[in-house]
Amino acid sequence: MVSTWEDFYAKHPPPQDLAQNEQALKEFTRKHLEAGNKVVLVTSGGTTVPLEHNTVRFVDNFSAGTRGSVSAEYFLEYGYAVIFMYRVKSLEPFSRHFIGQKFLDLLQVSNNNENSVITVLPEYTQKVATVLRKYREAFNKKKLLQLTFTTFSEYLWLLRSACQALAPLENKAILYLAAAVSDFYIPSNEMSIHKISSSGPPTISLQLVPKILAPLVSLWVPKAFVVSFKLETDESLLISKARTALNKYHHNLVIANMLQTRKQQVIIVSKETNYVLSLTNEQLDNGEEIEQLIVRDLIEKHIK
Ligand code: 9Z3
Repeated sequence: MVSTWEDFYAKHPPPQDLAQNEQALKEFTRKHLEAGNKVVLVTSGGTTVPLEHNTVRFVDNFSAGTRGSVSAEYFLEYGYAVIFMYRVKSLEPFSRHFIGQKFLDLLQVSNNNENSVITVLPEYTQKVATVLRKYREAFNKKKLLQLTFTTFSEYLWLLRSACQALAPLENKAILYLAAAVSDFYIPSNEMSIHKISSSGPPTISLQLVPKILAPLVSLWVPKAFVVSFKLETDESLLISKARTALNKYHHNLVIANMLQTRKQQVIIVSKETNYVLSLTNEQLDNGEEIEQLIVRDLIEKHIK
């Protein structure tokens, strides 16, 4: 059974930090509306589906948040203000360059009298300085607002609030929906309160999620430029599924990608046409990013 989107919001309580996030959204969009700036909402990372109210276990997906975090940086570079709505602990713009071991490998430690001095290795200084400058500029100029979600329900509540804040921007609002959103969930009233017992094999029944693109396009931000993503693992379905989504929701573009090749190739699907954007192996090895091609293509060819 598929619940309707109205049903979903009626039956699932809003996250605790929603009012605070709505305030931040309101201030951000008002400032950029007054300044005449375009604002893009980038969603990024995967949603979880909890199996219990007191959540010990949940269903998750593979998304690392690369597509969203890299694209957000390029939108900023092209002068857009960015609302970056991302899964807690997934990749974020700018800090993504310095995560895990990569971060420690940039540093060296020496001694100055009694004190340890930590510096960036000379061969990395330029790169760190470039990223750091862009990061500071984005925040100092208040061009970047970051908001988080974890569960599918938190994502849906935050998405609707973000749309409500973006609506006054009309066609100066762009939605770039790169988050990997669960197709199935357990409704709140069917979820176990406590940790599912391991005394026997559990029976877990998932439902189809309400298709949120429908109200988003027709009611919440009808004048915005909306880009959704379609992920498949079977190439023979990719274009037809992307086209079905466009015909059903009447938004502007679908960016279709395969799980296995998503960092190297995407297909831009519009009502009229579809074409491939791709990087050669050499470009990929040199650190070029397909998101730069995607964002440039959108800005040059599609967003008016
Ligand atoms: C995508 O297809 C993204 O490009 C990826 C990016 C999730 C593949 P990573 O974060 O991966 O860089 O590791 N996102 C959209 C997937 C999705 O859930 N689409 C839904 C659908 O196809 C709704 S818009 O129905």
